[in-house]
Amino acid sequence: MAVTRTFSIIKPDATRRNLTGAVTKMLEEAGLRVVASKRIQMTREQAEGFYAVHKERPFFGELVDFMISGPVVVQVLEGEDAVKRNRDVMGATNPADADEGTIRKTYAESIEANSVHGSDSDENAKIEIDFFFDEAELVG
Ligand code: RTP
Ligand code: MG
Repeated sequence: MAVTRTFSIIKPDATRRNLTGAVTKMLEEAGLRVVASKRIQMTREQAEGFYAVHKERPFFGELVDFMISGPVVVQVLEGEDAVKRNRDVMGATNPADADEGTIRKTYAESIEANSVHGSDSDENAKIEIDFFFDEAELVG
């Protein structure tokens, strides 16, 4: 299995509850390495741009409001089959459906305030990494 990269966000519900370390620990224990990390306050324009694929969905406005409601931690994660590895440890979008031992089962508050984002393909991982990071910020 190839070593690849994915993009992660620790969302405002998790930073608000001081869970940056706890979530990162679960990512690391799943075999992912943090090769870039920064805590930012997203602007509305950034959040709308990042979630542009969802702009026709009914929850788009609420999702953008939520993502700018507090700081987030954007991270680049590296590991074997990183996209799938990260999605597996995140768990299902709705914490009610997430498996035991996943980040969302452990920490998420709701389908929206679900503690983490993770890229859903290698192609989107590259787009999302480039949205927030310069190549020089990635230190493997
Ligand atoms: P993500 O993109 O954040 O990693 O999560 P995902 O693939 O599991 O979920 P996706 O369908 O891409 O939805 C993106 C984010 O929108 C919020 N959401 N709210 N109110 C709702 O019904 C609803 N559905 C999704 C969640 O914050 C979800 O992570
Ligand atoms: Mg998604």
